[in-house]
Amino acid sequence: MTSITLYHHPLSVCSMKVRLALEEKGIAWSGRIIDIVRKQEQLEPWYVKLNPKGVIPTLEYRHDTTEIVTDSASIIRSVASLPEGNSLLPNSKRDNQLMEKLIDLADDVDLQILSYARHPSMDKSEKILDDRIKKSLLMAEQHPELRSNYIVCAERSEKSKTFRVDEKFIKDVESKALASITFAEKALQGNTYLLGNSYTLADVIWTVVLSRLDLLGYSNWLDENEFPQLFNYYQRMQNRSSFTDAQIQNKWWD
Ligand SMILES: N[C@@H](CCC(=O)N[C@@H](CS)C(=O)NCC(=O)O)C(=O)O
Repeated sequence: MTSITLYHHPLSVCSMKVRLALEEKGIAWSGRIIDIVRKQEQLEPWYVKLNPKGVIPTLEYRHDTTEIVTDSASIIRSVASLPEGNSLLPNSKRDNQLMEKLIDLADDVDLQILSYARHPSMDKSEKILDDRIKKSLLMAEQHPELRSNYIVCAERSEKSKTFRVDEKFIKDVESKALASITFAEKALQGNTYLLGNSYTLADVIWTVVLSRLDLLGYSNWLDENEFPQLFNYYQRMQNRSSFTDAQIQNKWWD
């Protein structure tokens, strides 16, 4: 019997992707909240040893041995590969290739930088990034064995501070996102799910991407006239019980 622990945060979009995959798979799991907003627990040494980039989510499988998987796209693929529970994979090789492409396109939408750029309070979100930089540099001094990890963490938050106010950078992220959305709109072709009649990992990741774009106020991309397929699809996905169970929240952190 394998036990599954997810290290996550309710409002983290990467965590939502994994929670939704677990709920749709229909398997038991337990969660450990990592406070990435106030306490910056992702930077605690015990956690950086689990997840060397100091980010959430992380999934731990415990059977005879312990297996750690990081990065939400890799985690949802590992969840789908478990023998128990519902299948989240398509049947044919061709559909599998399309699913992988849809996952990659969704994963490439840089929701982090768009979130920092459009947070209703630039001051509050700047404080979070400043706190992360401060804690990373302090930890780098206190834990020399993890110094290189902490320097990467500090640089990541520095980059977020710079790029979230860089209009050209944000425009590039947005035009890439729009191209992905246009692709997803075409893929739907009047079907219930992105791959036709069965729910797959592509639906897991796109549901979360659409919900965050919704929160961010990209209303044109969720507009009934401009993207009719995605508009209806997003309504359907929100009506699934997994949407509530996995806490796909349209709420800002403060
Ligand atoms: N590609 C990674 C990105 C992980 C990531 O950036 N997670 C965010 C939350 S959604 C985080 O932990 N941020 C904290 C930090 O940057 O210090 C994934 O999809 O898992």
